Amino acid sequence: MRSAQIWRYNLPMDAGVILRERRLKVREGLVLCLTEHGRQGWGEIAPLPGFSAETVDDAQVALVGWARQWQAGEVLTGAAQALPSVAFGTSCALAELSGQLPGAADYRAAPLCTGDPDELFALLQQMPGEKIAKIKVGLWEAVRDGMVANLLLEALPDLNLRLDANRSWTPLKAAQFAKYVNPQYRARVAFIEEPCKTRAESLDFSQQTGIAIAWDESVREADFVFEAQPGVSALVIKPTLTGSLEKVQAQVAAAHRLGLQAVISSSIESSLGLTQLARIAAWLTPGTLPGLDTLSLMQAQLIRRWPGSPLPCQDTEQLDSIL
Ligand code: OSB
Ligand code: MG
Repeated sequence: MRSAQIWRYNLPMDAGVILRERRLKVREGLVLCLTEHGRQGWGEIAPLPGFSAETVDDAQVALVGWARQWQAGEVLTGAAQALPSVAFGTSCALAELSGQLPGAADYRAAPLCTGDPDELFALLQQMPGEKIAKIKVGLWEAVRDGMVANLLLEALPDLNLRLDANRSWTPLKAAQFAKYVNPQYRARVAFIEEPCKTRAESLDFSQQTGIAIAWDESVREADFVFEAQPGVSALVIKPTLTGSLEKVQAQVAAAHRLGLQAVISSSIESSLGLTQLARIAAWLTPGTLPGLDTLSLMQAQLIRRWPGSPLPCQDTEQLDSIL
């Protein structure tokens, strides 16, 4: 006997969460639970506004159709696979059900800093083991970003930084940033994600400064080719925007074959999705810290808790049942 249940959730976000120039007040998404032979498999389907092509309503229609077919034991047609968020959530639920997705997770996260560098400094000073943090740059003056990165690298000799510019810099701004980062410290910038508006400008930036870069937005563009490029050290993989676990596995394998780091990263899923991403990272990218420090942007967790998080946790009883 197969049974599928679907709920829709609405989680309040912290006040200041801005994505691609728009404020994200609530995070909306869907939760899928599959039951078969006394086992359960869960998945989260949460298209990210401004990033996913599909809306949560689109995803709901495709997901309900998929779940009905699955329940009836029919051959699954491709409609759900066409929407990356649905392909990801359904494949996670199936992988939990079959035992393919291991339970072990790496719940360390690279702390994400969008504002106050003093706060980040205090946190990093207390961080045991390998110190690594991620800073959003390009939101303020490039010169300020360069000074902040330099200061942190100077003050904490065992710190490695990941930076993310989300394509915000012109070549001039990128050069202004780099000017303030001491050449001696540049090797401790693990990478800067998408510094410039075009890939060619970002590659030039890396050549000129010796600072490694990573592709994030580019990986999900139709014309992206998996190839080794000088200066590129990592690919950022956001499964909710990518598609099925199989596709995620294939992209991770392609990155590794090229000698690149693959960084499994958040699309601001709830704690349910984030804990699964932590397990996927421990499974497919052991040794690489995933980019999952986004739970603190929310005011509540969902169904499964992230270890150590003080946020309250909503259960399925508090959600709207769809199927
Ligand atoms: O710019 O990488 C981004 C989350 C949602 C949408 C876009 C981005 C992010 C993150 C996630 O930065 C955190 C991370 O990658 O470390
Ligand atoms: Mg990024």
